[in-house]
Amino acid sequence: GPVPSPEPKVGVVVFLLRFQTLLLGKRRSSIGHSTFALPGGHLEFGESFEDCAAREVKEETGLDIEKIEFVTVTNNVFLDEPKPSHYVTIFMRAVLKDPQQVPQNIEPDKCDGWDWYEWDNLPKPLFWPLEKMVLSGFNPFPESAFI
Ligand code: 8DG
Ligand code: MG
Ligand code: MG
Repeated sequence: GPVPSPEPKVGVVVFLLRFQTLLLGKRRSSIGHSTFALPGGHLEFGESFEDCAAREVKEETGLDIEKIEFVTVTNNVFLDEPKPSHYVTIFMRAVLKDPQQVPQNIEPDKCDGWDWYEWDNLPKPLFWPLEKMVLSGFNPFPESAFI
C-alpha cells in the first residue's frame, strides 16, 4: 500500500524534582540511544498534559507524582535517526507524592535504569533536546527564578 507521509507527534516529558536532584535514565530506544533523558512518552488521544505526565512516569518508573505543571515546549526534528521523526515536546515539572519512593526500571527494553542527578553534575551525554535547554541557560528548579 501507499507509504503514509510522516507527521509530527506530541511527546510529554517530566522534570521530576526531588530536593536538589532530578530523575534521568539512559535511553535504549532508537531515538537518542545511550543518552540520558527525562521520563515521558506519547500524548494519547483525549489526554491532558498532566495526565500524560503522571501516566508515563508511572509506566516507566513506578513513581507517583503530584504538583504537575507545564514548563515549556520545544520543537525537535530528528532527521539523523534510524527512523526520522519530529516531536513537539511538552516539558512538565512535578514532585514525588512520597519523597521516599524509589524508581524502578519497569521498561528495561527502553531504559538502562533511573537515577537522581544534581543539575550542576548532570550525566553525559544528555539527549540533545535536553542538552539544548541546558546550554540555553534553562533551569527546571523553581528557586532558580530568584537567583
Ligand atoms: P510510549 O510508547 O510510552 O507512549 O512512548 P515512549 O517510548 O515512552 O516515548 P519516548 O521516546 O520516551 O518519548 C517520546 C518522544 O519525546 C521522544 O521520542 C522524543 C521526545 N523527547 C524529547 N525530549 C525527551 C526526553 O527528555 N525524554 C523523553 N522520554 N522523550 C523526549 O524531545
Ligand atoms: Mg513510555
Ligand atoms: Mg519514554
